[in-house]
Amino acid sequence: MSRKLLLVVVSLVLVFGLLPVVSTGAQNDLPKIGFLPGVVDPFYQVMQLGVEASAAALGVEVVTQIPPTWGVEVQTPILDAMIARGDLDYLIIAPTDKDQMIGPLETALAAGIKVITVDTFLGDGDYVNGPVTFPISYIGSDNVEGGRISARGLAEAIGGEGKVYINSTNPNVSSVEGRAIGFNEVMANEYPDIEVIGLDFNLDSMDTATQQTAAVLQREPDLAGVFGTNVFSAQGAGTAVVNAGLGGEVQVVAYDATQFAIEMLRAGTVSLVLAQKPFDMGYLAVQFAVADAAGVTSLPKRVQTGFAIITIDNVDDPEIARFIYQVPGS
Ligand code: T6T
Repeated sequence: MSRKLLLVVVSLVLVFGLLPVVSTGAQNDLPKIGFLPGVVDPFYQVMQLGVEASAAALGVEVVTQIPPTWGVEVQTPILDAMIARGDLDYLIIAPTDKDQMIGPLETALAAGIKVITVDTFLGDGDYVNGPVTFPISYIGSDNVEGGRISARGLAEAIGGEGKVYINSTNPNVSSVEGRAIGFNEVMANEYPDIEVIGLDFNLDSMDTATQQTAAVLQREPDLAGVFGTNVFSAQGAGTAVVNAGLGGEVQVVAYDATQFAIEMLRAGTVSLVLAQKPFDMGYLAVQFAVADAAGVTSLPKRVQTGFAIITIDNVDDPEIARFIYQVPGS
């Protein structure tokens, strides 16, 4: 070491208590991550913010591809293209079907891409003892519990009796399927005077959800309440209720805290909004990928990210309102 360099080192140690760090090449060891959510919607947009914040904090690169519409036939070719790039080490994905996405994701694994599922899971979601164990983890809501919370909220809003209807998106999607299961379970076990008259699938279209709910309102003039199991279902259900002039009479419970749902809550159309925590899902998933790449072996196979239950009484409480989905430009 030259005298000059020695002087610099000594000054650094004296002034900052620092010793120059020997480069381990750690920067190059950071993984490159793919992010493939289910569809363009405020829920996944907030998740993307979490992914990006986490990636920025850790200095990793993320490649994001968001399908324009929901479905295996749209998500699989995007996944295949991400595999074909050949530069991704991890994939953070919300599988759009709990069975049909197993094969395409096994292909990713065979190509050396490790998988973390967010929001939705594969198989039965039990990556320890279930039929699918290859993903590192499932990070998302306990949607069966979310369905139970929604059922109790709707039951209370309608006074514990009457007919209720579920509007949902697609079959075989772990998230919305779990919500309907939890909802039906509570209605059957805790509310003998409530009848669940049916469930429609809107295929992730708010317009379809609106039409389906309008048809039910016509068919069942004494309908007391509707459970909308996600953004599109709840927004469509609420719109149909308002269009029929039944806002406040037919109660709506909305899963997902979009601005639209919150406006309907303030207007009295919606009695409860269940906020998930998509930011946390995305943030944690990136942390998990980086931890796994660094050799951490104790990552939990399942992380439940929890909910915020939003009603007219707490919607302005900042501790609750921070879970309303805020997306740039909204
Ligand atoms: O409800 C979320 C998500 O949890 C679900 O899996 C699909 O729909 C949303 O993205 C809302 O549109």
